[in-house]
Amino acid sequence: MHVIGVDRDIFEINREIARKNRKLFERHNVLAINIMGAIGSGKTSLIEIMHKKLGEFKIAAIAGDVVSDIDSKRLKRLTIPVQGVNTGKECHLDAHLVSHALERIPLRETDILFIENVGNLICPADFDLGAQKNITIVSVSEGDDTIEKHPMIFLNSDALIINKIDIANAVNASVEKMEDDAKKINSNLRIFKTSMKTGDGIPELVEWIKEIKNE
Ligand SMILES: Nc1nc2c(ncn2[C@@H]2O[C@H](COP(=O)(O)OP(=O)(O)OP(=O)(O)O)[C@@H](O)[C@H]2O)c(=O)[nH]1
Ligand SMILES: [Mg+2]
Repeated sequence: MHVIGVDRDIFEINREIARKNRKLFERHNVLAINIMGAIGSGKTSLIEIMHKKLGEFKIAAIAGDVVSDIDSKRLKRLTIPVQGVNTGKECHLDAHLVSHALERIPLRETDILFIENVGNLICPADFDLGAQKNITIVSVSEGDDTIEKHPMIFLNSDALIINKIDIANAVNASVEKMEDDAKKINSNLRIFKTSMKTGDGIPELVEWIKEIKNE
């Protein structure tokens, strides 16, 4: 069937461009982190906090969104290099879009590049961007069954952040259940339980990012 052929081509082309992006990151000694996650789970907040906590590193960001520039404007307030990318109708970034965004990021003056993907737990999983690490964020407010409902993205992730633990009781969510579900899907996942409001779990996350930067 033609449809299958076209799909395969799209993924193959994406993988090829992702390989080029990865080589570019390696050549400039940039650690690129693809941040995937549900809508409103805390992706932009994560970049804001990491910028504050990783002061010894030069940070840059790519902010992916369907149509708006709200997140890129928010991140520009950090006075770091930021490139917004609108995907139009697409629900994910792809390697080609990222490669164009990279033309506007000063990689020579960047240590860590955060790439905020479009908010959802489905489409971003299929598109390698060339980033060395993939992080997925969910928050307790999506419901504590959100991980078992969307298993695929966790197979393609190096780390999981379970965020907004400060409101877990208020939304009747079990953080332990979410952690157990994730471990069943991918036993290699690094799991961080955080609150970007109170700062819980943030030091562990900062340490992990420093470790992977030095790998
Ligand atoms: N209570 C609480 N609120 C949080 C936490 N982290 C983020 N928020 C709030 O949740 C809302 C969404 O956070 P963002 O960082 O914009 O989430 P996002 O994933 O970037 O959202 P989209 O880009 O729209 O998908 C904001 O109002 C944040 O202040 C947290 O740990 N606890
Ligand atoms: Mg955002």
